[in-house]
Amino acid sequence: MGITCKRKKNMDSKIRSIKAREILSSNGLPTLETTVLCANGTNSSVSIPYGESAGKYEAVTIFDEDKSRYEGYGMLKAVKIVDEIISPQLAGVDVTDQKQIDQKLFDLDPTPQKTNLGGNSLLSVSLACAKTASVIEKLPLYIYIQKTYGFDGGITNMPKPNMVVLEGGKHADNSTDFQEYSVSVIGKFNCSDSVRAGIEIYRSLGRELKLNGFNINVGAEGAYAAVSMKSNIDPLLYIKNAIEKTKYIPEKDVGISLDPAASEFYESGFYNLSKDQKKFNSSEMITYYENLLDNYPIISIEDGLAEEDWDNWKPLFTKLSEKIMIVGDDLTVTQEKRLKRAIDEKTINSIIIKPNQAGTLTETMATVMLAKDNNIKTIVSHRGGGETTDTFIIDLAVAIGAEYVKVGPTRGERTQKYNRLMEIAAELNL
Ligand code: 2PG
Ligand code: MG
Repeated sequence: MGITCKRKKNMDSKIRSIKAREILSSNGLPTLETTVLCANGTNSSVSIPYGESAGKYEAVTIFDEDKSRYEGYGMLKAVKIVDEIISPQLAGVDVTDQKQIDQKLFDLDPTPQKTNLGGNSLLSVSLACAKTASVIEKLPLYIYIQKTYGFDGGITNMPKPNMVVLEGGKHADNSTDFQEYSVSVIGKFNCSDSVRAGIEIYRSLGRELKLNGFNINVGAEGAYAAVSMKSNIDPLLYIKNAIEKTKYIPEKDVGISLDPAASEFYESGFYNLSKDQKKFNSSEMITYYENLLDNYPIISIEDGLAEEDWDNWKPLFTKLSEKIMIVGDDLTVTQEKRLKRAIDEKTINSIIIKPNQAGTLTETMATVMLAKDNNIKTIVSHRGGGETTDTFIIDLAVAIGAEYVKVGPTRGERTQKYNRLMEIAAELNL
């Protein structure tokens, strides 16, 4: 009887087909939604995002490049890759065997940046399989991920919000050189109160900006667009004031996190801060950050230096890592090899995790596990460009015990993620 049941279950969980389609993402241009259908009729879909200021070394997003549709940003090529190349290869595979699925995806395109089949096609299949398998196994997705990758310590802490409140760089026109200014919760709040803290400070910042004559329209990530700021430092002042006008205490309850995304203003060996009318070499850039730390409650700097500027990450780390989180994003692009180099060269103590930089769930988890083994803090992040209402990254963040989730405060594709975070917290009573 037992044997019959097992065989039946295995038959049921075999992949029958995988189908992708073009859907609209948060920037109005297409992205991919992929559905996995199993023999027993169980099916589940995921949609995946892509970045606006994508790192040079991350898995690529394959667009159609056919200018007659969506300015070249169509996804029909990627749809075809999923339907005609990947689906036949995975048909018949047990959807609950995530490692085998990802190995097959890896073998289909072993290039470091998934240039043959595209990170978008591969990741959409990888995540859709995981989600479908969690349905088959009747487990919440975060538990399924833990089980699949051998995390057995339970869940005692929820990731805290690193809520982007002001955005510039490529995420808002005529804005700061720095890409993101966030409020990070550090105090001991339960999950919904920590989300509320972020939102209350975001709203306070809105009033502060209005008071100072700025408009409070939002940018790509649902944070206020840092338009008409006179410098890259002014936002810090407004955020500090905004925090002080709430009940939250800087450096006790909350801190400020920066993502300058410095690769975006790194030109021929110099950091060109056009808003500050300054051009810095790497050590001057580090001194600039040191001065900011003296004046503002900064707890984290992500991509403070460019992805190419490896040699100078070490002095950045040596000078600041005792005080704050030094975070790699474009530097490490969620790839095990680049994280290994970052660890060997002592350049970071924290890493941004974005599955679409890696290309499959298993490769993402390899990076996560390397980070955990080396006490590197993890921050699971949304994307700035084409985001979707999908909440897979939140289940991932909970499963791996990430310190933070980095997500904007408004726009449905962002709030959906906080809502999922609070939903899980309610299930877990955290
Ligand atoms: C970043 C991200 C997300 P993008 O640099 O951290 O906020 O931006 O997705 O545009 O690369
Ligand atoms: Mg970044």
